[in-house]
This record gives sequence, C-alpha cells and structure tokens, in this order.
Amino acid sequence: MHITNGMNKPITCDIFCAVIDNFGDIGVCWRLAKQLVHEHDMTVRLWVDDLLSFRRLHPAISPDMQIQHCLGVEIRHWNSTFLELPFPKIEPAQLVIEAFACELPECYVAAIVGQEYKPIWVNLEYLSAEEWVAGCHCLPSPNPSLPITKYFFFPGFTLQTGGLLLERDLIARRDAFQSELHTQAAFWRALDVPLPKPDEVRVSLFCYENIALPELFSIWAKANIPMLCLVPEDCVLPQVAAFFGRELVVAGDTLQHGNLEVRVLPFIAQERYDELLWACDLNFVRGEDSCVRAQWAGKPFVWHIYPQQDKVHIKKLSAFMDLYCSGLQPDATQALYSLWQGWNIEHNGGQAASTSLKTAWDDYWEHIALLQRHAREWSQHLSGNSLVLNLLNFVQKIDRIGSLECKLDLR
Ligand code: TRH
Repeated sequence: MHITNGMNKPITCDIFCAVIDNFGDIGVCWRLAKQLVHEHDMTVRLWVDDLLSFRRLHPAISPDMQIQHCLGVEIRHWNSTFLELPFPKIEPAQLVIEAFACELPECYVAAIVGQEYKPIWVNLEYLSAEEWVAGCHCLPSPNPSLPITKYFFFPGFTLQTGGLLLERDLIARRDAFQSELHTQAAFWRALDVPLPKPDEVRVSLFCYENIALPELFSIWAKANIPMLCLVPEDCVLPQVAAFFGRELVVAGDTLQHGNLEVRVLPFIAQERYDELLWACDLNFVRGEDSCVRAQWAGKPFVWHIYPQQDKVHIKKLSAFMDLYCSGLQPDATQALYSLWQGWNIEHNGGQAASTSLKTAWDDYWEHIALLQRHAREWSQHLSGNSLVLNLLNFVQKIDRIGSLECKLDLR
C-alpha cells in the first residue's frame, strides 16, 4: 500500500533534469523550479547534469559548483561522473519530479521506498498536441518490483491535459512591455540594436540547421519592405555565414543583402529572450520551450520542430497546426500550413511542399493582420490552464486518495 504523508500541499520538491541536448530540458525545469519557489513558497532542489548549458540561460550559474543557490532555488550538479562522485545520501523531497523520463539514481529510489511517508513521484513529459496525450495524462505507473508508483504528467493545450508553464504575472508583464515604447526602446538599446523603422518587419530567428533558410533569406532580401532578422548565437550561424559568403559570423555582426539585414545577437538570458519575442513582429522558434514562450508573446510565430526517431514529430507538428488553427479563417490557415510545412521540409518525411516557399511566405504575409489577432486570442485562450496549479492540485488529490491510486481515474 502506498503511504503518503497526508500533506495539504507539498513543501519540498526535487526536480531531476538530464540534458539530452540543446536547452529545452533545462529551460523547462528551471522555469518550473522558479515558479514553485516564487509562487508557492516551496523549497526546491534542482538536480542538473549539465551546468554549462544551464549557464547560457542564466549566466549567474557557476559550472563548477556541486551546490549553489540561485533565485531561491538550490541547484545541485547531478551525475558528475567525471568527478566520480556517488549520489549523496539525502532524504527525498515530498514531491519528486523526474523530467522527461530521466532515470533517477538507484539510491534515491531506494530512499523513496524506505520512507514511511512516501513522496509523490511524477514524470513530467514532453509537450505534444496529439489526442492520445489526454488519455495518458495522470496515469499511474506502479513499479514492477518496488512498492511505489509514479504518475505521468503531460503538459498540453487542452483542459484534459496538464496545461502549460505560465508565470502568474507573465501576461501582465508582456502587455505592459508591448504598450510601453520607452521600455521597448531600452530593451533594443541594451541589445545594441537600432529602434524599429516605421515600415520595417522585425523577425527573431531561432531554429535548427534548416535547408530552407537560404531560400527564406533570398526571399526577404528581395522583399519590398525592410526586413530585420535577429539571429541568436547558436547552431545556425554557419548557415548564416555561408549565405553572406563569410567564413564566420559572431554576435554583434550586421550583414546586409538587398532589403534583408541580419543582426547576430548573443544568446541572451531566458527572461530577456521573452522580451525579444514580445518585441518582434514575427518569431521563428524551435523545440518546446521557445515555442511555448512564442505563444505567450501573442505574436505570430513559425515553429521548427525537433526531429525525433520514427518521424514521430511529423504527427506532432500536424496535431499542433490543427489545434492552433481551429477557429482561424481557412485562407489564413492554409497560409500558415504552407509556411510551416515549407520551414519543416527536411523533417517532413521527404514529402515535397505543395507550394514554393516564396508563395508560402507571400500568402502568410498577406494574412499577417489576421494571424496577429489570432496569436493574441490564442494566448488568452491558453492562459487559464496553468501547469503548476494543475500539478499541485493533482499531487494533493493523489495524496488524499492514497492507496486507491491505481484503480481511480485521478484526472
Ligand atoms: O534548445 P531546444 O532545441 O531544446 C530542446 C532540446 O533539444 C530537447 O532535448 C528537446 O527535447 C526539445 O528541444 C524538444 O529548444 P527549446 O525547447 O525552445 O529551448 C530553448 C531554450 O533556450 C528556451 O528555454 C529559451 C532559451 N533561450 C534563451 O534563454 N536565450 C536565447 O537567446 C534563446 C535563443 C533561447
């Protein structure tokens, strides 16, 4: 029988994050940790195996420290195998979050099992708009050999899922930023980027290497309006350099071709990246976390999906486009599909796009006012479904139900 600790609301939490690649895993875990501390007064330990990636999102992180404290969160360097340090003997927290099915240390699991009052153990899953998610959200997974159960918790876009990470004050901060020209001006000045010209289109571009990128740049170079494209320093820079016939580009560089100006930005701290998304007319984003943040920005965006094995991502992309476009006018929907499919062409199972990228871009831009309105309404629509509130409600529910957990629908 699962014995829980009869808590009203958990007070302590351990979050485990193994960074597979890039920044999405730690990006999500860091947001979650901060929200639990700042909005729910919890004591959070965040176990991360890659402090160098973490430091790019939050420059105050020191990559060499086993234990450090940042913005109220205790950060532990986990799995530092090169130092051959064993996992410390600690008492598990009341709420244990394993991010994206990373494997918890054996001795930590043994410590969970050894507790008289067992923690609630949740596996926080990747985000997907696919329908099956609603059926799996909150399902228990009893351990085959140990007297402990973990629960699947799926973020998502509908009320049948766990919702999305959204800080309590984010929408208000976004609205203030977007309505205050002097705040935006200060933001651009701090990035050493000139203020927007009246007729200019300002785009942020965060993507994986993408075979469609040179073509998109050519289209923008021939556009009849000035296009300013801001590219954060990351893996796409060699492609940017190649387009401009350069060996190398680095943060601070400005490159011009026709009506396209590209400015390379440094990789900025996570909070500032939100502001970049709020300040641009259009955002190209990727993976998971930047895609969610682009939705909170209430601005039109184009998603470069993270490629997965067995082409799972193709269904994921379609499921999201279907959901996002429900309620959007058919012409604008078609324009969005064409551009997103063109942008994800190499991940699209080899399927050729039905329209050229040039036509897709022109159609998209023709509908930009509608897409802008839709983006705003979409962010409003999503904002009532907070992942952290759902998670804490769920944890309290399990705790109340206790031993009946395996038989009940806990959603
Ligand atoms: O970096 P990503 O591609 O990350 C992930 C991981 O690859 C992960 O393994 C995979 O499963 C997932 O994608 C789907 O993209 P993502 O998720 O958008 O994360 C980027 C993070 O970096 C996000 O928190 C925003 C942040 N960021 C900054 O803080 N500053 C910046 O300048 C930029 C461009 C991004």
